[in-house]
Formats: sequence, structure tokens, C-alpha cells
Amino acid sequence: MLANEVTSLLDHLGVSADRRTGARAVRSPLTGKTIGHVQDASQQDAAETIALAEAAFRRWREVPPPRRGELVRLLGHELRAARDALGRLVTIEAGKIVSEGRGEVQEMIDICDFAVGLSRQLYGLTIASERPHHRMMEQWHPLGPAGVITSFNFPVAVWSWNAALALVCGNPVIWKPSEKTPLTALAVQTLFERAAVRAGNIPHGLCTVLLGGRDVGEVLVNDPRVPLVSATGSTAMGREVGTQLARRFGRSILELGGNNGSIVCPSANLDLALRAIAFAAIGTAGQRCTTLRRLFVHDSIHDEFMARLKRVYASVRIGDPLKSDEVLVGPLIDAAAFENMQRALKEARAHGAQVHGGERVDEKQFPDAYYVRPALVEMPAQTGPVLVETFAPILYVMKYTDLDAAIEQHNAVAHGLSSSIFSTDMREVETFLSVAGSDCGIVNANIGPSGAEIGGAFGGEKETGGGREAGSDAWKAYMRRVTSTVNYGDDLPLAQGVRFDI
Ligand code: UN1
Repeated sequence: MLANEVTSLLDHLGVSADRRTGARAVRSPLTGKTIGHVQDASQQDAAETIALAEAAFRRWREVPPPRRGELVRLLGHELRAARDALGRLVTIEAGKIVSEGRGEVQEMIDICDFAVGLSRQLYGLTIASERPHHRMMEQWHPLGPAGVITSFNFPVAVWSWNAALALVCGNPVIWKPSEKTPLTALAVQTLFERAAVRAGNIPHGLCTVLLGGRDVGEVLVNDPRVPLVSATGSTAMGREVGTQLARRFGRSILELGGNNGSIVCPSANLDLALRAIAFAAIGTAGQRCTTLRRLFVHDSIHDEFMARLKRVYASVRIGDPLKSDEVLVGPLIDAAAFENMQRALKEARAHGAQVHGGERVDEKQFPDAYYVRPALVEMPAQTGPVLVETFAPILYVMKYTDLDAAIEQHNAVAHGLSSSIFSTDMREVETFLSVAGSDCGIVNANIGPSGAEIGGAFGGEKETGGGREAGSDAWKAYMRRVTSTVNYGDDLPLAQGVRFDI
């Protein structure tokens, strides 16, 4: 039974018994059955946790960054040892296939490694002063407790992108995971605590988890002691979080999903494109924010490519990922996701679409779980459901003839997360990557829009929210920039030549 396996995984990961008892049942999308219980935090608990984080901040900010990096190095060490067990728990709690569950833990390890290096590279600039005997410089100081709100689909990796950076930057982290995936969060918290014990002298309350729903998230968003909230989820959620934070001048990092597109050009390597598109559109059962949802295929290759895609969609193995490594598509997260998918497909038909797949499978075996065949949808135009993000495996395919017009269509949606072009014509590739090309935060060539490495900054424009997480200089969002001008002379020349003689 799945519940028994979860118990032994949590035992193996060292999650204490008191943490996994409570009033709220946790279900696995693999079966729809209960796999454990947790206790949600109250608003009072949340306020107390913030007070703890504030106290922890006063100590942690004084710890030299490379020492802070040592804690993150030890966390990476714990994650390496726990990769299989935690990856399997991700599979059970979020429904992704085993290799993707492990991959998610690998993503955590990668960002820990990145952050350890970063802990010695929190560089500021020295800046040429216009005044004699003056020096200007920038320093980056810790900001304060960071609230991290994460979604079910990457139940642990997105926390780690934020936490690994926030910790080396000198900030405590308060995590509100998705209500759908509390057990993986408790497992990660346990691993963090083990790393903290090994590191020694780590302030109490440096990293904490608050389980619960919207009310708990709201405490983080509204409390001025939390200067930064990083939130992943729907655009509707992000709009509220962003507005409430702005009202109190809190800082936000918003990562709010996408309606990602790819363009397949006549010169594309179609074998490569087929594999990339299958992974990007079908992988994680279409439940990545980077999932490929819109495909523009050139007229001259459309029919041939569609025929190949149809074969993939008809043959891809769907089912319980714990049963076979050949399963490539696990379940949708819940009934609501299934209903949203069906609603979108119905709407697509009303807009003249031809729908292949999309039906529920294994319903008799799993009456409470939602396994579906990914849907391949031939759309006459980019209308109706194509314009919105439906968090399910639906790929809308459209024909194009002129690349500029295709790029315009590509950009004519509300989101701006990720995108890609398949072409061996460098003019086409460079056009797509140029200012006149894709308007997304991630713009790829000859790979799909999903599956980003942590080394780059991750995030997107428009209704994706504008935030950047993970690599490059995303760390700067977790710090306070200080500009200092130092006068080492005996005169007081004023900037801009202003005279003010007293
Ligand atoms: C998400 O779906 O919220 O680029 C994150 C990717 C993953 C992260 C996805 N590395 O697909």
C-alpha cells in the first residue's frame, strides 16, 4: 500500500512522528488515496515563526557569507544522500515520473552547489566618482526574512532555488509549500535541520515551514517583517500577492506560469524537434509552468510532422510511474485539474479544433485518480482556450507560413515565460532570440521551452510576473544594495558642480 511506503520513506528521511500527525489528510495523485496526515499552522503560529526568523536574521546576517555557504554545502550533502528517497516521495506526492522526481532533487543539489560558489562572489562594484579624492562603491547586504510560497508541481526544487540563494545572502527563509504537497516539504525541512546540526551554531528559526492554505500565505504577504516574498503559482494568486506586497512596499519575486510556444521551421531537424516537443508538452503530464502549450509548424512540413506527433501521442505510456520505468505520463494532480482540461478541450472544439486524445484512462483501476491521454489539438487559429494557460497536457498546434507573423502570434498571449524555435537557419534562430523575436524571459533554440538548468536566471515577463530565480545574478533580489561615497580629501566638492558656501 502506498501509505505504508510513504511511512517508510518518511522514516528513512528522518521526519519525526509528531510532524506527520494532524487533522489534514494528504492524498497521492497516483491513487487519490490518503497517504498521511499533517497539521496546518494557525495565523498565530505564522506570526510566531516570523518573529523567530527576525531574531535569526540578526545573528545570521553577521555570519560571513562563505560560512553561510558551508551550511548550504551541507544541505547539498544531505540532499545527495536522500536523492532516491526524496525523489520517490516527490513522485508519490506530486505524481511525476521517477526520473523526474529524482531530477527535481538533482535540481536542488545543483542550486546548492551554485550557492556555495556564490557565497564567495557576492560582488559589488566600485564606481568612478566625479569628485576628486572621492570613492564610490556598492555593497550587498542581507535583506531580511524571505517568504517562499511554492506550488505542487515542483514541490521541492523551487524552494531550494530561493532558499539556497537567500541563505548565502544572509536571510532566513519561511516556506509555505502547496497544500497538496506538505510531506515533501517536511522531508526537506528535516534534511535542512540535519545539515544545520552538522554545521553547528545555526540560529533557531533560520529555515521554517508553515503548512496551510491561503490564510497562512497572507500572513507572510502582509507582515512588514518579511521584506521579500517569492511566490510561484497562478497569475490570479500572483496578482493578489504582488498588489498586497506593493501596498506595503514589500519586494516580490513572482513566477506565475506561462503559455509557452515553439516554432518549427522548415529547416528544423525534425527528429530532434519531435523528441524535444514530446518532452516539453507531455512531460510532467503538462504540469510545468514551462510546459509547451502552443506549437506553430510551418505549412510545408505541417502534415508530415503532425502525423509523427500523433503517433507519439497515441503510443506514449500513461499510468502509475511507480509500476514501470516505461511510463512517461503520470496522473494529473486532482479532479479539478481534470475538469479544467476537459473544459478547455470542449471550448477548443467549439473553436473548430480537431482533438486527438485527452480522455481519461485507467478509470476503473483508479476511480479517485486522474490519468489522461495527453491531448494534441489541431487549431485553425489561435483563439479561445489557446490564449490561456490550462495546467494540463494539451498541445495546440497551428500552421504558419511567414516567420514574422508566427512570432507575432507567438507573442500575442498574456504570459511571457518560455519559448523556443526549431531551425538550422541562423537567421531564423537569431531573429527569434533578438529584440524583435520572442518576448519571453526564456528563449531557446533547438530545445524545448521546459527543463531549464539552474545556472540561468529563471522567470518571465508580462503575466508571468517578471521575477527571476536561480542562477545568473538572481541573487541580487535577495539583498539590499548600499551605495557609499567616501571622501578621503580635505575639501567638500559637491556633485554636479553645485556651490553652497557658508
Ligand atoms: C515550474 O514549473 O514551476 O525549467 C518550474 C523547468 C524546470 C523548472 C520548472 N527546471 O522546466
